Amino acid sequence: MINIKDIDIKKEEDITSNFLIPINVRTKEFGFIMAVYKEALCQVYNELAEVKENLNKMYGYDVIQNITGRIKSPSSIINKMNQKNYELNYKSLIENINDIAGLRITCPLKSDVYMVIKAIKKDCNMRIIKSKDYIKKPKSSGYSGYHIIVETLVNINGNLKPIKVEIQVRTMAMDFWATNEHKMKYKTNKKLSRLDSVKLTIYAKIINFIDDKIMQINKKQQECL
Ligand code: 0O2
Repeated sequence: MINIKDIDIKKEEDITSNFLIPINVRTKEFGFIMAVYKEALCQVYNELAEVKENLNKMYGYDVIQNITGRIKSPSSIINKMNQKNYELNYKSLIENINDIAGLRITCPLKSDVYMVIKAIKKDCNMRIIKSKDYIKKPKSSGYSGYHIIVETLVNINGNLKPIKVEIQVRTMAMDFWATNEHKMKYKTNKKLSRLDSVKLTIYAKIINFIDDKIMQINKKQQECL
């Protein structure tokens, strides 16, 4: 249970809906909010670890290759809020920023991604509040992946509060592209030439093609068994 006692938040204030003071990342309040999200991250991680185990038992291989998680850095939170013109208070942070706590799942095949999404929707103790399929419809950059925002109940001072966590599910090939593109283009101030930027988008399409081809070979082999 997360304890609010030593934090300067009035008792009657509701952390998930009525917390209008300006964000200051050096304060106890910010630290408290991050602790709540860290707890939410751990809870969802445990749920996903169970999904991984169940899928392995069911299909006899690692449908989920890897699960990683992170809490968004304070500077990244503030940048995102500024970019999207959100008010810089805690209410706005909690309402608008869905990926303060984020988990990433990588899978060998595209079909595995959809098996994982189905298992999360069916078996987990979490409410799904949003899904975005950037595999069926990649972003203009070439970015592919399936995103879901879930809510998990965190015990804050004896009250269960719904806290949002983002889960990104990708193939290992998509992850290879996104990790490199994130470093070289998406999240850097260093300028990339127009040509290199176009090349990255083309390479995303090639990776998508290879993902499909590997999946087809795998499917053919399974059908022969
Ligand atoms: P970071 O540093 O990865 O955390 P929402 O408000 O939830 O509806 P949101 O978060 O604005 O929507 O947008 P979206 O597009 O659903 O998801 C954004 C996240 O997807 C990004 O988080 C990235 O992790 C990833 N992403 C989206 N587009 C790209 C892209 O072109 N390249 C790469 N490499 N990743 C991408 P953040 O917070 O922007 O960044």
